[in-house]
Amino acid sequence: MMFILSCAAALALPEKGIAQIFTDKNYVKISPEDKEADIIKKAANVTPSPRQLRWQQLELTAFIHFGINTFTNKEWGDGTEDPKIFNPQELDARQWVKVCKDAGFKQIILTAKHHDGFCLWPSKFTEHSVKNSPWKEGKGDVVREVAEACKEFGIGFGIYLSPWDRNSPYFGSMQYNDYFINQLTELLTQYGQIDEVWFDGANGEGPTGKKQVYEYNRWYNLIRKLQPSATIAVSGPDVRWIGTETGYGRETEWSIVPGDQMIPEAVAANSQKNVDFAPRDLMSDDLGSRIKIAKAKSLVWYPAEIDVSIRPGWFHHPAEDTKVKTPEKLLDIYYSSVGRNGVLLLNIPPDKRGLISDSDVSSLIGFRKYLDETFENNLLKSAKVNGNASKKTASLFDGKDSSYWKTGKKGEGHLLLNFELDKAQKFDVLLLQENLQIGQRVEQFVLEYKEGTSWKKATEGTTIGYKRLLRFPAVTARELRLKIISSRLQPAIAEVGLYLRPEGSGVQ
Ligand code: FUL
Repeated sequence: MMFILSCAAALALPEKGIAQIFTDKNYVKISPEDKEADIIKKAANVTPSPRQLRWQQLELTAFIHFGINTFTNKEWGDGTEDPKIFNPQELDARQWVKVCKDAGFKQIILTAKHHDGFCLWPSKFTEHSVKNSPWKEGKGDVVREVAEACKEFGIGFGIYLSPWDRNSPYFGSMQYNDYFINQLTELLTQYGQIDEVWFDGANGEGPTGKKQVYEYNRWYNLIRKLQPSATIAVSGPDVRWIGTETGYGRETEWSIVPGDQMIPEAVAANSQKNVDFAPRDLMSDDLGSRIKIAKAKSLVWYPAEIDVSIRPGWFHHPAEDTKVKTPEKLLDIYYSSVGRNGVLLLNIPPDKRGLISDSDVSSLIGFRKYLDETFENNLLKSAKVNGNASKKTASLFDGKDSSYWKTGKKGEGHLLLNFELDKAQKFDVLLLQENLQIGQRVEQFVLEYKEGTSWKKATEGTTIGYKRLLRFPAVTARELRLKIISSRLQPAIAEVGLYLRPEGSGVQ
């Protein structure tokens, strides 16, 4: 059971199982007879499921690590905590949601249960929960308060449920699998719509010293049944962990990867390690190049999520109030996560009072200000555009990732777009987006500008995907050209933008 995903291709899983986990568009088999061109064609046509597309469009999601660790000042509780220490007297879930929404976050994922097993909702299946705390005389439910606040403010809501449970006496036995399913069922049925379910990779020993063999497929099937639009992240089939907790994604980031890289065990072995890209498949620099997919038995749409905390720890520690990431650092992370075809999952942990502290709030406000100032004016909007295609180019600047522009000739992978601005302008950021409903196709591009009579390189890159942002030393020019040098079939470019970063927002 536990290898159901990793071996989906290799072991010829019954088609029914695959159909529940994947759609016919985000999964394709490679047959031994397929030639290189067939594989490229298949890769170019793998597209996200509707739930994956919605998730990608969020760009910014917030993580809320809050629980018994907030009161013990620890990162990992061992499950022996007394629930009586949990008492966030000023808890205000609306403040959490408002702070996140004002900073541009479109969804919140709450740690309903971390490794200590302490539940932020009054689960029927354990005593280790808010129901035995003095907070609201044991009548409180943090999950409900956050779910309702998200609904009120119109943002998505997701749950983190740690499979590793250091409190449950069942951990390490068959009974634990039922216990876990029971808790998951409570969360999926009592709080309205759940948009993301986040399963952590960490898997250690429980109180009995035993490890658990997880029934991943049972979890996935339950989620698909009860909350069909929820993405299942990290140790799940819809969203991939980027491989580090630093906030920085890969320069080349493919959302189409071989199916055999979806190995929950690889995530477990590597989480908690602040490594660059450890030499494992899920962590390597190259997950989806032509060389990688040439050897695949199947291909899946499996996009990257980049999780990082605004502070050194995941939970709030008063000693870290002075170590909150600056707006400039958050911005650098944004360019290196959202700007590299990923979704940023930024952790913002409330303190013991049950509030997000001022230091975090002011960093987030500064971060948002930089983003708004940078991206308010696309300098290309009023440019004259021509390229090697007949179609109108207005869709390149309409702010929609669902419209696109592509070359006219079938099979033509190359694309050249010339831009002529009304006057010379200064810029230092390039934005590119592909229409994911057509596919992620671009493999190499360059932006050039005209200086005198010669063309010079402003910046270049490999993959685009949902969004690519590149910063470079400021250039002043009137004529520019974007060349797509290599792609898998015809690329469908959704957006092109040129911007100038505000003073003080940091250099690359
Ligand atoms: C890790 C956990 O062990 C950390 O405590 C945190 O929850 C992080 C997001 O994932 O694997």
